[in-house]
Amino acid sequence: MKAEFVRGTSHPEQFPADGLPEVAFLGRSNVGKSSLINALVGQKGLAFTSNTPGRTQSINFYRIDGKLYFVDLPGYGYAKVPVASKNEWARLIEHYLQERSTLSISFLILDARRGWMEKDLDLKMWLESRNHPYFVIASKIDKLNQKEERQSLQAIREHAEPLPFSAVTGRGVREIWQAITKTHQR
Ligand SMILES: Nc1nc2c(ncn2[C@@H]2O[C@H](COP(=O)(O)OP(=O)(O)OP(=O)(O)O)[C@@H](O)[C@H]2O)c(=O)[nH]1
Ligand SMILES: [Mg+2]
Repeated sequence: MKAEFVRGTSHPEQFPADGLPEVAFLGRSNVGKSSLINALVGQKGLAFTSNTPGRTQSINFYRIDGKLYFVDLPGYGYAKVPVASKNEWARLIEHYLQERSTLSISFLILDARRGWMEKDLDLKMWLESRNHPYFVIASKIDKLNQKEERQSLQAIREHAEPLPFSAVTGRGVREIWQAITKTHQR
């Protein structure tokens, strides 16, 4: 598989214009959006990951096999970010989701240890209200023991069926690819 970074930008006029379908990765700061992209393409350093929440501030486009884009969106909900730039992010994400006609599917990523947070539920409702198809991912599942995992997945199921995922063990990569492939019939 060939995965290449194409562009990082917060200006809609600079989004790719070749019309390929896009898979969006959404979630709170630090849940592991960039790590998930790296795990899916099997390239550790492709999407920039960090211990510092709020690292991905622009919308980053990765072209996959010349067939589709993985779109790494800025995380939301990080308390230390100033209010002004929080609004800017929200506006940027909302603009992308609302206006992007090539958006084909979204992954809403939750930290399995925390489950649904208020902003995640807001986003879920927003996606549903606009008939955007999406999958929910329970990330960092490696950090839970069996009992915690069962409880976590059960709690997440209250609102949607999650795909368990770990960037450390690779668990869930196959299922997530299946979801993407099914959507695009590559
Ligand atoms: N144990 C474990 N750690 C993970 C996993 N996924 C990500 N991490 C770690 O969590 C931290 C944040 O990961 P990122 O992929 O940068 O998260 P992000 O959602 O892209 O963060 P922002 O771009 O800041 O919104 C990093 O230290 C990763 O190594 C996982 O599945 N398991
Ligand atoms: Mg990131």
